[in-house]
Amino acid sequence: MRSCEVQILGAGAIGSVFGYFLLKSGCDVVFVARGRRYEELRRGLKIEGLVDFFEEVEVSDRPVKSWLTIVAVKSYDTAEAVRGIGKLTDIAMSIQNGIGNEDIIAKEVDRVMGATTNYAANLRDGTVVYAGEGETWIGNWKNCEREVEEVAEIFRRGGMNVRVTERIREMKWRKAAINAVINPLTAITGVRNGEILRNELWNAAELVCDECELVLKNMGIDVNLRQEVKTVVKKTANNRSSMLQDIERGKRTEIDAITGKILEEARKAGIEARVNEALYWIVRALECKMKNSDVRQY
Ligand code: KPL
Repeated sequence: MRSCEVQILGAGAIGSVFGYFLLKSGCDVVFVARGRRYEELRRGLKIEGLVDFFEEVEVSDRPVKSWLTIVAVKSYDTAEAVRGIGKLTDIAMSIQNGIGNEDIIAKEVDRVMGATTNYAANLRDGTVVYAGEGETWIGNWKNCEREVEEVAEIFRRGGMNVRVTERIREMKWRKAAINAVINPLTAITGVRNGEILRNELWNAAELVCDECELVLKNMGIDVNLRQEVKTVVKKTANNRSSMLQDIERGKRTEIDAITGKILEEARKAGIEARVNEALYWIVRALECKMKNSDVRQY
């Protein structure tokens, strides 16, 4: 496959923003989506907010042959979404939230990259609202040492702020910890990210930060989580977190791949993480409450 033939598996808000940068970079991009999003994309990719963009794009309702596959589906859909893609793609890169996706992908694909991003985007009536410019870190997960810089350069050419790291596993955990603070608190209270700093929520956020920081420190990851959360919240102040968007749409959240993984590590290490545990169960309860939901079967 020619490098720069790329498919976006799960072309929701953030997947579409990645697709936009790849188009800008001159790549051939196929947006893979299902249902309503598939129909929306067939009418074109529309982005508002930090850019004003509209273009007809290639859309498919199933994976296609590609050099690079960007995996952007929800964590709980990863296994199903990537089943069999080893035969279709040379490299796969997860840009998903949470822990565990790259290992699932690595069972199907030989060459895998991990990525974390704090670019922020929402979907509103079929339009992507690109709400916050951030930073994306890319790193080798399996057999991709040589391709990482090439992929980073493709994104840079399109205008994305991308850096390469040799510590992608650590970066994934740091991002998961940031999500474990911002996402449940915004999903439960229904506020935009910026509100976390502005009102009483910061008192709760500090408690979550301290627990997550302890868990990460125990894994050898040194982080000032209060500081990192503040930075991300400021950069994405106007964004509705992905977990809040899921709750608002009656969809299952990624609480298991985020807070659930922090809790697993806490348990292994004998660390009490009661605040995270409470948040985990409250978000699960919110999922149960949704009437027209497609949430998990209990
Ligand atoms: O990753 C995000 C999410 O919403 O899932 C942040 C960075 C918190 C942006 O909203």
